[in-house]
Amino acid sequence: MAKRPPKLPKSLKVERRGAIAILTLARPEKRNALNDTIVLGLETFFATLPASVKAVVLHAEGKHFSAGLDLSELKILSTEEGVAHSRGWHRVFEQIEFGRVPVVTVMHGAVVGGGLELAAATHIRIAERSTYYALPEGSRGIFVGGGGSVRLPRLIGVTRMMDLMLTGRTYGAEEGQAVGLSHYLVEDGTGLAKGIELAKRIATNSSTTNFAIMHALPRIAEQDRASGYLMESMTAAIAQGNEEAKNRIKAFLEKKAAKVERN
Ligand code: 1HE
Repeated sequence: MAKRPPKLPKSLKVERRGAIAILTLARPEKRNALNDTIVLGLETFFATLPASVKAVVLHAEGKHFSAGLDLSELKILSTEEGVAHSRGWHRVFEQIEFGRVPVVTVMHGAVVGGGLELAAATHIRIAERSTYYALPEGSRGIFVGGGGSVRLPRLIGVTRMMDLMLTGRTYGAEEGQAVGLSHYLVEDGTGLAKGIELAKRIATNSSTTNFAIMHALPRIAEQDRASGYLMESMTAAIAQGNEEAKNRIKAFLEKKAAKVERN
């Protein structure tokens, strides 16, 4: 029996296009500020992705990708609740980063605080030229809580993150591209098309290889060399041992598969 699609909040929209799903933050009136409803909705979405979805594109409605944490929810939290709140974000963002399918994020306008933490938990980031990044937690008297202090230093280094947080400076799209916040820099209005193109391409890879890229690669990168080499060998052997790899390599040798061309 076909599973009923999960119930998502109005602030999240989903569209299917073949093997990819497009997930839209749809709370533009609050600049896609991330409240509990959206964060839990993200959890539901990623936990219930149909097996036929091989990649996801995440983007946002309105002038800005996301204004970060919904600050109107913060004022009612005790210390204990604050810890639980942050741990909840960790749970959901971990599920995205170490989930089943790669996620391509298309950013524009403000990518701020928790919005940047969300984007950092995804696998490929595209920035439209209007994108700017900030971590204004210092000026709000709070701290990153969505895994930003774990993920962002790995992307841009501790000292850049310190600068963003201490001085309240912003990075524009070009600076973000130069320091590694985005993988692709595109003109305004073209990000979604680029995201769909990339997600469709990702969806054609072997699921086993995509899984290894998402789950083994970042863990190997954090291991000592000897453990890394061992895990790489094991992962390579598992990937190449499966029927799909054999068929794909056979197709290439029989000149039935695409060559690697410059794009
Ligand atoms: C919000 C939020 C929000 C907007 N929480 N309601 N994030 C920040 O410190 C960023 C705060 N937001 C801004 O600096 C600006 O809103 C923007 C630069 C993103 C956009 O400016 P603008 O002129 O387009 O919109 P606006 O008029 O400021 O906001 C429109 C509405 O959204 C307004 O509500 P309204 O009822 O008066 O119409 C704003 O109050 C509301 N709004 N941003 C709640 N963030 C897990 S820890 C993560 C820690 C963080 O993320 S800290 C960063 C918090």
